[in-house]
Amino acid sequence: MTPDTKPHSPEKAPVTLLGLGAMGTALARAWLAAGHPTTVWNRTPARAAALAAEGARTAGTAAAAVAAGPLVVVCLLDDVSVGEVLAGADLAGKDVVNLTTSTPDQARDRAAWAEERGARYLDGGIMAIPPMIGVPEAGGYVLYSGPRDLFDDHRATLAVPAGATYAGADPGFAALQDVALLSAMYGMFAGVTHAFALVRREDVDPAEFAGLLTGWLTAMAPVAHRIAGELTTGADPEEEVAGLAMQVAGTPTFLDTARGQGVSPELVTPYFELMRRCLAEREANNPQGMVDLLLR
Ligand code: FVH
Repeated sequence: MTPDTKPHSPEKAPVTLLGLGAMGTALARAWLAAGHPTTVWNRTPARAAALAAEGARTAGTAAAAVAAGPLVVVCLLDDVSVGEVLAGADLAGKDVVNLTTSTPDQARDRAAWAEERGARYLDGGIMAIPPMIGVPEAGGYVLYSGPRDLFDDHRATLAVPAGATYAGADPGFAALQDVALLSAMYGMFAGVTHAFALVRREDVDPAEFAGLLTGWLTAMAPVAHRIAGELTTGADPEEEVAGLAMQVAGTPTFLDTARGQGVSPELVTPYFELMRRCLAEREANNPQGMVDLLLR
């Protein structure tokens, strides 16, 4: 293992980080900058060189990195790579925080797997991209789920790269909410892509249109609270039917405009179809919300 060349504050907890991709590197840099003794390991060792120059200790094997300290943070490509990398390490007595994107079931299985090996386990979902790491004003955060006391024990260290938000004792909850939030993001990306396609062939300045888009999407974002209210307290069926009927009646305008602009409607038709189905159910006296209609 390379020596630690950077002075660290004695009160800063040591961190071991496995995985130095774009995100792992950003995480390591944030802990180093905050004065945490940081041990890193990556399958491709060259990716550790820049961090070593910044004061990180580099370990020759994942097992050696795990042995270096009590807190082991994992940020690898997927759950399969997590299993491969941790397979040869002694996890007894370690606190493992896995920030690799996983399914909820993978997170639950990985928690049980780690606990069988004597570790405490937190799963995490990173709601940030690498440039947001270590930049508090960027608004990034990480969702954590697993034992509350484990989260509290490491909260100060975990809050260094991005805000630390506890999502519940079920180890699958961080992954579930991570995937839910990212799914909403992809819905937004789909809408933005369709919107740009509609104006693409016209004399519309993309930068100016981007300003219109961000303003509009920001203004509409509170719809999430309205839907939450409906899911919690139930909606006013009369009002909802009127609103939905108006929107369904308007869909030909959207589809005709797409056709006129030579744009495939493939990104918007699934949502229009769900609205149509929801209205049909309500008119058949079987009222269900759009969210519940998606549940099989
Ligand atoms: N980057 C982002 O914007 C997103 C933000 C939200 C959270 N994700 C998740 O973070 C995990 C890591 O993402 P990343 O951006 O660091 O990913 P890469 O740059 O592709 O680095 C992948 C690292 O995983 C190592 N690796 C892959 N397979 C194996 C394996 N079989 N054994 C050991 N290591 C493996 C890879 O090593 P190498 O290719 O350099 O040798 C990198 O260290 C991810 O779950 C995102 O969903 C990031």
